[in-house]
Amino acid sequence: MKIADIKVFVACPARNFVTVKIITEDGTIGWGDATLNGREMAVVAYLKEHIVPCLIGKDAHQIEDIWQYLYKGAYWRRGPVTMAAIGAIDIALWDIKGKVAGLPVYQLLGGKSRSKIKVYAHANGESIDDTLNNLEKLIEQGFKAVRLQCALPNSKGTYGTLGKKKDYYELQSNRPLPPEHAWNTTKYLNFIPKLFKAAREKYGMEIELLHDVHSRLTPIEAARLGKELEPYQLLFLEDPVTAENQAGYECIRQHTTTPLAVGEVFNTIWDSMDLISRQWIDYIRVAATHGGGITPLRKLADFAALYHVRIAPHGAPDLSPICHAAQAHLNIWANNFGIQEFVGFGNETLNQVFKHPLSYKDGYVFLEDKPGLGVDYDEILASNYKYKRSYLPVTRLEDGTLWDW
Ligand code: KDG
Ligand code: MG
Repeated sequence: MKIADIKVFVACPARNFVTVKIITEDGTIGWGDATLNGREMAVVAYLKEHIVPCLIGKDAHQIEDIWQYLYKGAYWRRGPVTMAAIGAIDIALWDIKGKVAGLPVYQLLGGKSRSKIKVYAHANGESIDDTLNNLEKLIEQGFKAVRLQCALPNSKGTYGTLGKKKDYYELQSNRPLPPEHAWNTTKYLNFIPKLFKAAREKYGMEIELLHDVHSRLTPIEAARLGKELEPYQLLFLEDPVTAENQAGYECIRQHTTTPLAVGEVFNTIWDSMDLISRQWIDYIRVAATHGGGITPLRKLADFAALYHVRIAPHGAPDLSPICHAAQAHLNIWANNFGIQEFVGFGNETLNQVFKHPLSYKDGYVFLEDKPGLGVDYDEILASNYKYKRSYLPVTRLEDGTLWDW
């Protein structure tokens, strides 16, 4: 079944997304997500200039061979642009294979390990009270696990909020240049345990709580934070330090029993090889899009299972519903699934452009049984929402030093 055409769409229904459509000779369509937040057009160019011409006429069923051809065959391996492009192609090919087989993708992976997907939501706030009010609303919606992020007192625009506008930084597509945020590690380390203490005092120990450090600490600082958070029993502490130097996690691990999660910026299994095989982490968060698709994520899940590491795929709103659907199939299948980050598909425009098989109820996401991924993309409607260049914020210390995101 030959690939007849591949189209690449970039549109901004609520925020920027890059979407790939593969069409086979018999008219079967597969959809893939190639969105790389803040660097979208680099992936578009990589796909159009360097991938699409090589795939026309290839057999769409040869998913493994096509993946190896794009990964090994390029000579230049890894990297977020390359892997998001390969990821979109791979996701779309699994969609096609499922449609041809008349089966949901999770059936092709090995069938269901569970009937529903446990998710965590985000409670972001300007202050502890504000964050806890948002936590309460999520508990009322049935969430069993919530990530708490709170702006530091007297420090503008850190952690999930953009000051008084209550603008949620992970959702926006209207920052034509990167805004700059201030960071102060001392204030942060003194403040975050107070947030979790207040949450536990008010809501008890049953609700699972999480926190994302966004890699802003050194290993020994993260070790201290992990220790101080132990009484509040987090489900996991995410990205305590950057992971280029994986041994940073060994240092944290030696000091704390707070579970650790990492991986949303990883692109290959190699990025987490030491972290997993040395059991320095508990959850691996690689996304289907950024990790090169369903093919490598299946291998990563099996590798992680050998070391008691569970998958908890990245689920920020800058991954499209196509990536979320691909991850739902992996999550339903993998025995070592942990939890899925989920901030909803509340935006009406987004839901009109992307039809998806996911629904939320009482702390879980449900995946409708449909052949392939179960997604559809309205390319005509999407063409009304033009791409807008937009960046994530950058972070600087109060003296101006550029800091980790
Ligand atoms: O594009 C960057 C976002 O995806 C990131 O800020 C989200 O850290 C994130 C998370 O855990 O969802
Ligand atoms: Mg994160």
